[in-house]
Amino acid sequence: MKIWEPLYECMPREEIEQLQLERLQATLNRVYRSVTCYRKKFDEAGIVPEDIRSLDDLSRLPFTTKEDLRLNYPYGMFAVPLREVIRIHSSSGTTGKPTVVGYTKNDIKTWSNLVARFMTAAGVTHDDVVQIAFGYGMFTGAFGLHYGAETIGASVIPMSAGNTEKQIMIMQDYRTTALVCTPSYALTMASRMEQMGVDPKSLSLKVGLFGSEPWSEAMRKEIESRLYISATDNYGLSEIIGPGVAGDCECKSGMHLFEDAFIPEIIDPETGEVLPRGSVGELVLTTLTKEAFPMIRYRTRDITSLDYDKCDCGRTLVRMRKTMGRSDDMLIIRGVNVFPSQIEEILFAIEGCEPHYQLVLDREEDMDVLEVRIEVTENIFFDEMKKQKSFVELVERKIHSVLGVGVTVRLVEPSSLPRHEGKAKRVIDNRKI
Ligand code: DLL
Repeated sequence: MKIWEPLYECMPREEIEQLQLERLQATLNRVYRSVTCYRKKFDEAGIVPEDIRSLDDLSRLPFTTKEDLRLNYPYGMFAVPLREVIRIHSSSGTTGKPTVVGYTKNDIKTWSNLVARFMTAAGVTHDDVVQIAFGYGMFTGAFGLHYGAETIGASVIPMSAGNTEKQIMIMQDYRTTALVCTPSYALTMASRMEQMGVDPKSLSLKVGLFGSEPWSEAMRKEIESRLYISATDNYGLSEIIGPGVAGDCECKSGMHLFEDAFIPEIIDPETGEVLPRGSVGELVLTTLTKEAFPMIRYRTRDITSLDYDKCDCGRTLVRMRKTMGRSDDMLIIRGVNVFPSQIEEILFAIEGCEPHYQLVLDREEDMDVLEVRIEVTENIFFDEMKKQKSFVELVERKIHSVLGVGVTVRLVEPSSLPRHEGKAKRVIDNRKI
């Protein structure tokens, strides 16, 4: 098995923690000197970088949030002068101005290397032909995976997103072995192949590197069985670096988080308190090697947990569980917290449900109501009313028994829900209108 940079990936825990502390202290000194926002925050908390003498002291530092980035738009959080920045990316928020992030020459090297590490862990080698079906542009996904694959020495096809039939033709003709896109786009491709009469078994595909949106284990199985590949997950966010924060190894039992470059913490999203090891909560990340855009205790809003046990692959890096979703995507339905991924997990386990669904929230007489729209196979859709009705009742019962909340299920015609080429948008919240 190939490990990219085994030194960092297999370090004993005390050594990782020592390295993290040294890098943290250097980062804090730098941001205190060069970023006004951090200096102000630390001063308000009555802390100077020298006060942070152990990793436990990290929790004394204030959090950084999307709001800080918004207030310092566009370059206020940069820790180097703009002339040292060789790349700018941004992430489009749902509201207001996008978040702007910058990279120095060294940052691009660090980033390429981190992505090469998770791609290697997923099984990609210099013999692979990697088709990048993320959109190139301000989004970090395409460039990140592109650099990582080039660093490994693989052959990169920079397809960008969309044009699904052409993607499939290129996959056939260029003998693509590794596919890079969102998990929802992978399923869209699988469906299109079926419509085009292309047998996925006839392709050379062997591995998928999917990320950028939450997806369930059931969806992983669905992709693997329809495309005949190993479907791996990788996680990241623009504010921290883009892709390259964490990724699956071939054991697929949690994504290894690159602790030589980031310190993860899990907090209670309500109180901000750091939770004990193993707890589920919001992931907070601190960067240790970034030059242009260091982040101290950035609140990702992503809900997950961390597993510190050693993995069968030999890596000692902590493993991050698939995220349940974002704390701001969490739906509160009549007081019950529901993540779209929980509903996805239930739907995928029911025979006859297609992997396409939409959650529509409304408020009726001050009550939240959730309609779950699901595509079903043709035989269920065109089945007699009685059978359809009992299918709907079955799905409603399953959702109720798992989530403890009543929902209305509506079956929709095959291929009628929107397909996604980038991040899937599955929740329609009409309560805000
Ligand atoms: O999506 C970076 C990325 C690109 C990661 C390609 C992996 C592959 P943003 O557009 O800033 O950056 O969105 C970041 O997407 O906070 C999560 O909510 C979500 N996300 C990213 N990867 C995963 C994943 C990129 N594997 C936001 N599972 C993050 C679940 C993910 N959610």
